[in-house]
Amino acid sequence: MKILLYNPDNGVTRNFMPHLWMFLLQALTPAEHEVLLVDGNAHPMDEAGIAQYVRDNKIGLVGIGAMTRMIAKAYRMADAVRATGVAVVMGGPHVTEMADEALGRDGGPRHADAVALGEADATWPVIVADAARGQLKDVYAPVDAFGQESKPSLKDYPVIPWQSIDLKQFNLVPKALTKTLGKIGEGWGSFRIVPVESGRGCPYGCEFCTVTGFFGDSIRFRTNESVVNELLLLKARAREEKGQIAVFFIDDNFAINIKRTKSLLRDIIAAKAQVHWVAQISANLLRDEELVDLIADSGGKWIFIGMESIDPANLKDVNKGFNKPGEYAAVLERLAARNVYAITSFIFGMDNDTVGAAERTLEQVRTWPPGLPIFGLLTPLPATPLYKRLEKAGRLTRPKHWQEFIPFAMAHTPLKMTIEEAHAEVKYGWEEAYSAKALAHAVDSLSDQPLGYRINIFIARFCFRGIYFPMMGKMSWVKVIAQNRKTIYKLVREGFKPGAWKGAPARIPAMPVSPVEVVEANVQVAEG
Ligand code: B12
Ligand code: SF4
Repeated sequence: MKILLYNPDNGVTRNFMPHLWMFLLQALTPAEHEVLLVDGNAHPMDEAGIAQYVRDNKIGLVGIGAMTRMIAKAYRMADAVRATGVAVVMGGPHVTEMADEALGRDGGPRHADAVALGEADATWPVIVADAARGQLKDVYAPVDAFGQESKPSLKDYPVIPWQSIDLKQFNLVPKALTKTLGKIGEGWGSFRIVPVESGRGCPYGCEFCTVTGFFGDSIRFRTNESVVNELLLLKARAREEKGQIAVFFIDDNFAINIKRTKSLLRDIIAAKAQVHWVAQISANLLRDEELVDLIADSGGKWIFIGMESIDPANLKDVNKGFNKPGEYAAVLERLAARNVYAITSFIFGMDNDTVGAAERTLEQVRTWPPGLPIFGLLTPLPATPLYKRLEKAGRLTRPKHWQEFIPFAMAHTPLKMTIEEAHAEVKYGWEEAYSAKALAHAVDSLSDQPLGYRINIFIARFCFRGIYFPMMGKMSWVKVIAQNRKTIYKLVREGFKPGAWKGAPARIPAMPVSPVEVVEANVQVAEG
């Protein structure tokens, strides 16, 4: 049987990275079946397009995965596939919580023939076998022989055959430049960001987050050996293609067990499996100097930190009191001292936010080493404690907000500002943090660093701008380039100066860390 795995685009921004679930399920599919992958972010398709694709390729089963944000598109695509007579199975975080919606049991239309609840590593081969026999069940739940919910241990994680997977649709280098750039240095003909997971689960239970409910509070890890081998495979592929591969460790909290993370990073270094990597780590776990040393030495370049707010009252409200705004600066200095930078994520529209929250946040951000601040709104995702609290309080203004997805729009009323004021805060945050002036400031603040670092931060800011200001069409690029022409000119001019690309990066002295803080971080993990 031919199987199509499809991930819809969100219709606004393009993802910079393919989705891991597709490669994982492909690797878990019994060998007698052929699996084709289409990621709507890289290969946009509409309803007619997917129906045609299914007919042309004689597909026998379509698997669709989606977050809440893309679910409306996912349903439309599923409807188009089912209209051709081909069965659709849906999985992922949204339908796990809203299975009745996907199956048409809540009074609405049916979109899926079957739904895979939760982690589908074990159920997927069963689903495929049932589909091949034409006997799909409505719901597949991961349970053990006693009917108890079971989570994959990840100890026998499949080998994802990166050496042979068709990654053409995921190259971030424009087609016209691949030949020329392939000849530069060790080769830049392709640049891909590849998702790799080393573990699953986070016990912290932040109120707005689906992770603790979905993956459970039991944390599970792959073996170090299996992660290291995957990195080696990716490195070999990049070398062979004269291109570059960076890895996004998609673990929700990559250092949730600091001891394990250190051991993994040591093994990566010992096996010379370093690639440039990004990971999500909560600020409280970055107090450990040795961990941060290992992050830098193993190829870590960017750390995504869910700071959420600089207001401790807000953090307490959403059960994220373990974030201490007073230590954000020290954490970022500690990373920057090793030339590791941070993607700092903030949420506006929290219950204690008042007008001016964005400027108050930016006042702090401007004093930190340059990074990539991102701003969003508190969003009640289905089945989260936040959703339930707001529903109970009658504060949801769009209880089924996913049915008419609007980017950066609230679905409930904040307590101390209006919805419009919250929207204005997010807009202000993005406009200020990604203005030509702010980009120039970020580049200048690294004037003691080799040129490569300054170019890196400039390009990264340029790309991140697109999260709020989607760069659709050539004219939007021309406009932004024109706005930033002074900084671009400065960087180009410096590039021609003798020795511009040489020199060891200057190290900013890290702020001292007290042993008490390290102990506290470890206690939090143990408590989880
Ligand atoms: C990486 C990631 C991203 C990446 C993008 C996705 C990518 N290219 O990989 C980035 C950083 C861009 C991102 C952005 C966002 N993300 Co995100 N992201 C993740 C993260 C950390 C990992 C996803 C992953 O690969 N997991 C590992 C795989 C193996 O798990 P999985 O995808 O769940 O798949 C398993 C099952 O769900 C199931 N399955 C999944 N699909 C299918 C399909 C079929 C057919 C079947 C049978 C089974 C199946 O089988 C898989 C194996 O068990 C998750 C959290 C998490 N740990 O999952 C959040 C998560 C998916 N993101 C989330 C959110 C909210 C967002 C944002 C909306 C945040 C924001 N406010 O902007 C944005 C929107 C993105 C967009 N473009 O629209 C939420 C989604 C919740 C929800 N109900 O939708 C999650 C769960 C995190 C959270 N805090 O709650 N994200
Ligand atoms: S620390 Fe991150 S992954 Fe863990 S529950 Fe909180 S928001 Fe979710």
